[in-house]
Amino acid sequence: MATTATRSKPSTRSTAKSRRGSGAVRGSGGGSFAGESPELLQDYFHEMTLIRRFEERAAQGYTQAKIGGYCHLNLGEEATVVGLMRALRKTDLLFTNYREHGYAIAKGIEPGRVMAELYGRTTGTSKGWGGSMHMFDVESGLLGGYGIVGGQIPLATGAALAIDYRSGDQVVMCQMGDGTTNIGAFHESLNIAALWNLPVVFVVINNQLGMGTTVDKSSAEPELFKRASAYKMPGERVDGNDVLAVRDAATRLVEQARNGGGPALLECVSERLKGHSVVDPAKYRSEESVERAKQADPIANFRAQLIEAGVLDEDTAAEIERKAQAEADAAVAFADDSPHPDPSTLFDYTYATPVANDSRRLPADPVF
Ligand SMILES: Cc1ncc(C[n+]2csc(CCOP(=O)(O)OP(=O)(O)O)c2C)c(N)n1
Ligand SMILES: [Mg+2]
Repeated sequence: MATTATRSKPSTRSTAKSRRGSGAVRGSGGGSFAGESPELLQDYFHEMTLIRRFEERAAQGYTQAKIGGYCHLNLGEEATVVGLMRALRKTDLLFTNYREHGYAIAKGIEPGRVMAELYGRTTGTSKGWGGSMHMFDVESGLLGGYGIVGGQIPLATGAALAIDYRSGDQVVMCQMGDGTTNIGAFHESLNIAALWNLPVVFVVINNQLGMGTTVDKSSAEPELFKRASAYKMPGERVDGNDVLAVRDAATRLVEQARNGGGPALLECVSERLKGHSVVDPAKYRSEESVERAKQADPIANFRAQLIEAGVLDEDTAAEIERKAQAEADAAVAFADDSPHPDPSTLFDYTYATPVANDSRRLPADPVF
């Protein structure tokens, strides 16, 4: 393989200062936001709120039978989603599990196209054939959307190998849940990524539950970032409810990977606000656990902190919330007005090259 342990490229990193923008919050009134651009902070608040409203509308669409199949929401993980995506360039590649609606929006896909995919319409990211778990959009760098737990990890590692092989300057981010770190492919992929010094950042969204199983019941070492040490790569744990902490940690590790520093493992700890999927009432959860999740709500807390720091006032916050609601509603209207795929196209996207829908044929057989 044409990979070496020393990828070394000129630094193309945008500095933390330039990411934070100009006109930064100053002095003691800014609290923990000192040095941050108020516009950018409001932008984070808007995007997190948009994802929340979008997911609420998705849940509603599911109960109205507008959305079929499985449907897993990012409720409670919005700070992690926005913080991670702000560390990536548009050209960087993202692989996720099935809980990816918020990532699609934060990576730059129009909310209407994301909702249309949930509604199974031709205007969706995967022309309506993928649904909730299989969004794909080359232009914005979202390379799926995977329903097999851990299925995205070897693919993301392979994409990082392709980038390295071509001496590209992109970075791959591979998102996964806490439950996924016990899949064999997790260990195989981290091992090879470290051996070959590949530009990939593995991100574990530790929402402390894999369906109904808590982390401490499924992982002998519940501090998941520590697994990085087995593969000689940096491992970090960050508060996934803190959008700035996530952004800063992810930016550091992404730029390290971009500049030849190799892979890393980032663990973002947050809470799942609702069930595993829309149809899961989460009866296995204790009242304390539900209450703890509510208290940790990243949006409510960020809103209060921004108001306290003088970055937002009540009116501006309410205006941003109205805007986010209107955008989520517009996404639903766009999806509802979009056409269903023609049934004759059902087998069009099964294989990269056309293969007749005939069980006696194999993919390598001649088509005609
Ligand atoms: C290989 C495989 N095994 C089992 C499942 C069923 N399954 C779907 S999601 C899930 C839990 C994964 O939990 P986690 O990785 O923590 O992600 P989260 O749902 O919390 O985002 C399981 C076991 C599956 N989809 N694929
Ligand atoms: Mg989980």
